[in-house]
Amino acid sequence: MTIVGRFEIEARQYLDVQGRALQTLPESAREPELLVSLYRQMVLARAFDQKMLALQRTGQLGTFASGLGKEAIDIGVTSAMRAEDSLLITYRETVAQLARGVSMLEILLYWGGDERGSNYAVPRTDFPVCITIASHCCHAVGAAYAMKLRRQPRVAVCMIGDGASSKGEFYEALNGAGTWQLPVVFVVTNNQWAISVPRKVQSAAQTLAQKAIAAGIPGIQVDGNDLVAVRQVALEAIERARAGGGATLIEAVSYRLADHTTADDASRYRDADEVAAAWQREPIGRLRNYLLGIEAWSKSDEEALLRRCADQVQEATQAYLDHPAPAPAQMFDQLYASLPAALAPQRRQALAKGTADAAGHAG
Ligand SMILES: Cc1ncc(C[n+]2csc(CCOP(=O)(O)OP(=O)(O)O)c2C)c(N)n1
Repeated sequence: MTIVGRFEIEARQYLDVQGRALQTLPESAREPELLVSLYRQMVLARAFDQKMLALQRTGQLGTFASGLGKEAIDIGVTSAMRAEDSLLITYRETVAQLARGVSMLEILLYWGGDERGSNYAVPRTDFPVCITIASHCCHAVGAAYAMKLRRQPRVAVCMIGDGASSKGEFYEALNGAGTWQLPVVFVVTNNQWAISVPRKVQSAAQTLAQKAIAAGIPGIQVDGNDLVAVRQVALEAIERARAGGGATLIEAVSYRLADHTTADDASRYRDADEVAAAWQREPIGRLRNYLLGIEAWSKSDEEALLRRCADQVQEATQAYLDHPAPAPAQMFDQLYASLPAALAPQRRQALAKGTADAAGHAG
């Protein structure tokens, strides 16, 4: 028998569930000030996430997909990117958006049904939220192809869920990225659930990272609740892509602590013990314990941070509630540079029927 190939998948972790270092931390995590600033971002994002849920529950926001539990993935990945790179995301990456510079007001507008929220002032090179599962994997490959053709030292970073890694577009994108050696990094958040479908019935593969092998690109698994590990793995992949080394697939293993969206009730299909166990591994407490352990953080720092986060979130919420509602024509004008002829009558009808509601989003 001739063996024509052998493969291994590395799993990376630096902090254990109690926040203790399992091995020497990488260079990228040696500066306590940097870790503290990333920790602050994670806490702020969680406060914002909670407010979004509260606004939805009180009828002041549309459906919302919480990012509770994946803060280390979003912050770890975006902290490894440069401003000129492009981020392509799914609906679950609000934390990543915030970290890239999208404002809370823009995010609130988007989830309030106002497309002006997708026209980010910063970052101009990032793509709007993709709701269609996995289709933006192909957009990421297209963007990365353009970056390569233009000889720009830029990278496209595409974030998806474990369920999306079952879709055809995902495999097509991986195949293209490998074949054309493109500067693109795919980050699969394995949060164990695709709405009510568990990871184990989503794929027979032992890891999702190994899906990279068939595409001829490196695949690596990382503890998605370990900020240090996610950041280091993302840095390696992004810098390799920037240097012309091609694409990578990262599987970040985590757990979706919230319902799928505000339209879901996960208690109908998910075991309470499983959720309780996942809370023991969650990313924010883990990093806080590490920072407390090296005396880079204190209880009073924590209290002050929570107060500041609450104020900042409240200020953004008020700006959102006070924001004038969009004119009816906006839903047409936002989407098309030039309106398809078939939609022109609909636009006229909408204009004739509706008048701009000056009462704002709360009304
Ligand atoms: C092409 C397409 N098919 C179906 C859906 C409906 N849908 C919305 S979310 C979802 C599950 C996605 O799970 P996963 O990729 O694991 O991401 P998660 O929501 O867990 O972050 C599905 C099937 C969709 N949005 N797009």
